[in-house]
Amino acid sequence: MVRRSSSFNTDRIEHLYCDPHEPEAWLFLHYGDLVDGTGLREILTRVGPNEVYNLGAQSHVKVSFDQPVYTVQTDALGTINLLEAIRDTGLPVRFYQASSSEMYGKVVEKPQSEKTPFYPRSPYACAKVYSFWQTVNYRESYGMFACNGILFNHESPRRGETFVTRKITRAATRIKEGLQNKLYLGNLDSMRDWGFAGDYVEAMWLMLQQEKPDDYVVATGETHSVQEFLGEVFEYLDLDWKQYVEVDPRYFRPAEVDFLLGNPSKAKRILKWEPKVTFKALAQMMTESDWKLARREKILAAHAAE
Ligand code: F7E
Repeated sequence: MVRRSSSFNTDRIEHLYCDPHEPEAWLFLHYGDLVDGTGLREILTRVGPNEVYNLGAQSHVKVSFDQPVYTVQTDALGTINLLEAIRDTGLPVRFYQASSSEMYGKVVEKPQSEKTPFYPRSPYACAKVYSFWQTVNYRESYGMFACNGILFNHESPRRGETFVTRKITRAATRIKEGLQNKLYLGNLDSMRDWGFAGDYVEAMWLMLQQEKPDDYVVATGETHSVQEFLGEVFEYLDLDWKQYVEVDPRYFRPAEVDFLLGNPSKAKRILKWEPKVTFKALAQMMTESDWKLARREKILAAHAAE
């Protein structure tokens, strides 16, 4: 299901998509919106899915402070709309809820596991805590096969450009190619447990293949600062980040999540899941991909100037 927009917003799944008229087409998109419960019911009835992955959200933590009501409408009420639609249709659907390490917020324990109490620090995180408990509630009340994946930060070359990892790889490679001079960032000291999105999607799928529904932390078990990520990327490009990075308080959050470190032992034990991409390899993969983009941008700019 994709959100309707007057311009195309499917570029991140372009490699999977082909025209539905083609005989080899296997991926079919339907317009829908988490705030429209009637529409959700209609799609579920038409498609009759075996598995539903709720990855829809206003997912930017800083933006959730500027748009708290919209964030709650999609990230909290959207989830209950979807759970209710599944319950109403009576379909034997397996449901995955994208829960988030942001729910641990001002952490009360290090590392964070499935047993660590939540302390959300943003409208986004509060909405995710609501959806976490509704997922547990529908499992316990109605016997629904409903799972929470508590995913720590997961990145890839397809990450949105306003999240810190991609913002850094995009800017650093543009700086390398002479297309940009400065990179403005917020808090460089916050620590995150960053993993590769491709590895984490595998864990999501594994959750829905088990005999029993449950909740799992998905993380690498390593934490690094924003500054360390900067170091990896700029060093790979043979640059010194200190010459290009400036702190702009505009990117500070009213309340920050300073430290996240996940304990993925339950996922490792039960799902037999292992993250494969290291922090260094992730930084290099994203840098390489954005470096290609920057080089292409440079060639286009040179042609435009001719
Ligand atoms: O920030 C700091 C910022 O926006 C990471 C979402 O996918 O993961 C993500 O949430 C850290 C924060 O991710 C900038 O203050 C410094 O401490 O990349 P982020 P996030 O907030 O951790 C979780 C698991 C989710 O569920 C969310 O949906 O980096 N930081 N300077 C900055 N962050 C941004 N965005 N931009 C900066 O300039």
